[in-house]
Amino acid sequence: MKLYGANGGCSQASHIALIESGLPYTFVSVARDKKTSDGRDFNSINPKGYTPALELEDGTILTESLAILMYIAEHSGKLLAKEGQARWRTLESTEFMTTELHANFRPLFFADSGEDERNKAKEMLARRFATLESQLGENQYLIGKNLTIADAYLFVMLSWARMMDIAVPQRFGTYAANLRNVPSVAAALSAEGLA
Ligand SMILES: N[C@@H](CCC(=O)N[C@@H](CS)C(=O)NCC(=O)O)C(=O)O
Repeated sequence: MKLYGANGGCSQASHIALIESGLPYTFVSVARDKKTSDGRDFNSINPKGYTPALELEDGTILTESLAILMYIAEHSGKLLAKEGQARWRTLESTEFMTTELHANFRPLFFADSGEDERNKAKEMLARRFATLESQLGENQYLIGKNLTIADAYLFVMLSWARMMDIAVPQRFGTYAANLRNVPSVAAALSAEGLA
């Protein structure tokens, strides 16, 4: 498999998941001008123009973070419980990352967003992170005792929150610091030049 991603982008969640899964893959980095690190035009690979995109063994392209993360989980038997409460909570949280966190970061990444729009996005994000805190139990991870696709995504969202100076509950500081020491997370950061 081949993962197309942007260093430090939301694709980092899929990158972490792929490393954790143990499935064979290569990482192709996509720059802002849509050129891939192996010299191709990314738009011709994924007409949506955004990362992540996962090239499957048969050459087809799978897009959208939630689908890619589930694909990795289901093909490796890791990162997502097969049944029960832990499975549904992981899917619930991962969907929350994509629609309630990731989507609300958008105004902060676009230069043409107004000050008011940016402030509203920051306030909304702070509220969303606060509601997520109640899910943090005694364990190192968001759900149960193992790293899941939800943790991989939340790690990226917390990195963005730090970068954009968004207030998050203090416990997320410890949570993110612990995740940074998880070998798959450290390896993804290193491969993306962010160690
Ligand atoms: N709906 C997509 C959104 C992906 C997305 O927003 N990717 C960003 C990086 S985090 C991107 O590539 N943006 C560049 C662009 O849209 O041109 C998903 O959930 O995977």
